[in-house]
Amino acid sequence: MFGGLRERLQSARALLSGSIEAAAAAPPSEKPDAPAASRSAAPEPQVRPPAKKTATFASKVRTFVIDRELIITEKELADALYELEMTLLESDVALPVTDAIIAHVKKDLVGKHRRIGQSVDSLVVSTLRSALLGVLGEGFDLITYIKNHERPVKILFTGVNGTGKTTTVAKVGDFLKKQGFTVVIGAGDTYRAGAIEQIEVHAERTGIKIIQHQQGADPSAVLFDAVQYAVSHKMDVILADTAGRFHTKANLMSQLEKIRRVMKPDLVVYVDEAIAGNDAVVRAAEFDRTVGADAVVLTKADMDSRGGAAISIAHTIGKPLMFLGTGQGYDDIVPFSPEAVVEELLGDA
Ligand SMILES: Nc1nc2c(ncn2[C@@H]2O[C@H](COP(=O)(O)OP(=O)(O)O)[C@@H](O)[C@H]2O)c(=O)[nH]1
Ligand SMILES: [Mg+2]
Repeated sequence: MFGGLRERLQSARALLSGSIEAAAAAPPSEKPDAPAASRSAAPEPQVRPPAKKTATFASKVRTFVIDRELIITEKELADALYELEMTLLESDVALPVTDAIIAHVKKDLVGKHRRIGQSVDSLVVSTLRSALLGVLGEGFDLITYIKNHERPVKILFTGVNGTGKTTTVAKVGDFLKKQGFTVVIGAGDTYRAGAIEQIEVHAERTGIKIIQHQQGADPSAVLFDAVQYAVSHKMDVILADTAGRFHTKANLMSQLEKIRRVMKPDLVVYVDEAIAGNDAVVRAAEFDRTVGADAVVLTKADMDSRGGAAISIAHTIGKPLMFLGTGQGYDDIVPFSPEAVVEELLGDA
């Protein structure tokens, strides 16, 4: 994933480095903010107004500092920052997140005294790195959470229909099982025809115990039973699947409220697909406002080359990303690591 964004970020990085190098190399009279008159070959009045002389002197001081140090002006970075901004927006990075990244880069680079000769590129890369880490948040380490939490840990998966909730439940179950935890799945999507059979197949293939009722049953009752089963069998984790759709949206909300009351989940995980881009970010924010979420899983990251949702979601809703879904197989899930994402975007591959 991130292929397109990586490529474009690399050119924004080169442009930023280029601008700084040009700023460092240009003789003071060719500085972009030197008054046009001093660069022009056009006939000049014999006596220059004193104000202009002062301006020329001031701009020299602003851009070039004694002792091989440099002050970078905002103007010198303007084009490169604009390019970076467009790169992010066109990659579906949410506007407030783009603003935060640009502000960070500007604050880091503009006005700072830097020794010329130090690698400009490494300065740019470390700035971009910290700007991205600043918006990506910490991630959510589910293994550590489970280890530090009273068992069974109850995790409710919610979100829009078709985004990959059921698949994610199976993947997370398989992931946790391989880490040595005991897992039970609650088949809480009783709304859609075929949903129970679908998760039953996943449970069978991954060898995970499943608690299910008939189609049309009250999902709260199924999940209550799943919790009872986990408690009596001293299991570590309950993964609750839910429907992403109900007769009406109000109905869905009240269903989820009831599930919350009855099941008392330790974690509510909002699932959406990375390919939805900014729509996923908007939906996650709305879901968090109305129902509340503790963490986010973004699926179909393998089909998303823009990466905007993955970059934006944690900063926008203030809740961590827990996993990225990267395909249709059970192994196609990766715990979200901000460092790994930044390495993928900025590393020299
Ligand atoms: N490429 C890809 N497909 C996925 C991923 N996660 C889920 N899917 C597919 O998305 C479709 C819907 O998934 P499902 O789990 O039924 O979604 P739900 O309605 O939210 O439960 C299925 O065809 C899944 O195989 C993923 O990470 N990558
Ligand atoms: Mg489902």
